[in-house]
Amino acid sequence: MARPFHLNTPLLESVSMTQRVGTPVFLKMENSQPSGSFKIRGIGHLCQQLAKDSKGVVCSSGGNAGMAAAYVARKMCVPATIVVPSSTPQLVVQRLRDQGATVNITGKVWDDANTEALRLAETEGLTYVPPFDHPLLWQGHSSVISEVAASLEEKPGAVLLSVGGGGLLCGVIQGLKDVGWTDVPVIAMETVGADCFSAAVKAGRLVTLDDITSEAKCLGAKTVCRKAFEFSQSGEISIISELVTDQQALSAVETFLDEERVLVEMACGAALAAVYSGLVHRLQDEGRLPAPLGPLLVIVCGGSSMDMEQLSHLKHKLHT
Ligand code: PLV
Repeated sequence: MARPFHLNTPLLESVSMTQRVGTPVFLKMENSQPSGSFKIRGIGHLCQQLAKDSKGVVCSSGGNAGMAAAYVARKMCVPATIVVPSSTPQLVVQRLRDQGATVNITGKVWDDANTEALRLAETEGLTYVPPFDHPLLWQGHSSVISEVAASLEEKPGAVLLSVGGGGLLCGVIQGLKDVGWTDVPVIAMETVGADCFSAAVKAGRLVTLDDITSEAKCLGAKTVCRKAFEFSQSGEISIISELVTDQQALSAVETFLDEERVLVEMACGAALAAVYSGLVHRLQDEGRLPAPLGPLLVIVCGGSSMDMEQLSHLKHKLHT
């Protein structure tokens, strides 16, 4: 088998988060992947299977799937077209171009960009790279859990992650099943206004949001993938769906920068906010998470849509 494009990322114990939560907190540092997020695990795997003889790949993205596709395509010497919505910050567009990709800006939200990517795949004969809805992506993402299993001495008490279209969630669940950790609950975080998974769980069916009103644009799929919804219904693994506000996600990004010296984007801040806003404690008080909890595994999904300028822009916009 070809060598994967992703790295085995560090698993760091966070002293400050451990103090806050009262249980050991381990950070899986996916921000240190070559493309800046976990996306390279799934997209690298998918492209190795589907894009070997491709005349080019086309990926619709809120940013990070595109960064992964552009990186992988460059390594495979295949041209990449990344279709992003107009809500994507200029800094991401520039970073995609720096990876050698052609950037196509279409529509207002990811769903619009995806329609264009599918059209281009059809008319130009390009290989379509989906950002979250494909079994090969989930299989690739599942490696994040097998890596943890190989280095963490104790089974985690819970896994904390963010949900956009649900690809990371599906991959983590597959990984938990692969290593036999099916009794480990997953805390699935979204922001208000990018909450397609929570909406589906509440409604008991797939729901398409009218619009994406959150600044966490990389969580901004209007409909979660069917497989993620099915996992929420099957009960094989307990999934706790929770929301935070954009303000809480942004404040988590800032605290994480101060305490862990790492800058991540809003999509990742949504997961981190569960620690900083006291949500984990609340879930324990409500009996929805065990107390005491074993080690809390946080998937630090990373993200390229953040720099100091974007951070101050968001602070101004969200009045934090
Ligand atoms: N972002 C996708 C989908 O956007 C993208 O195109 O990049 N954390 C970060 C930093 C992300 O970029 C994403 C997804 C997620 C979490 C959520 O992952 P998912 O979509 O697999 O649930 C619209």
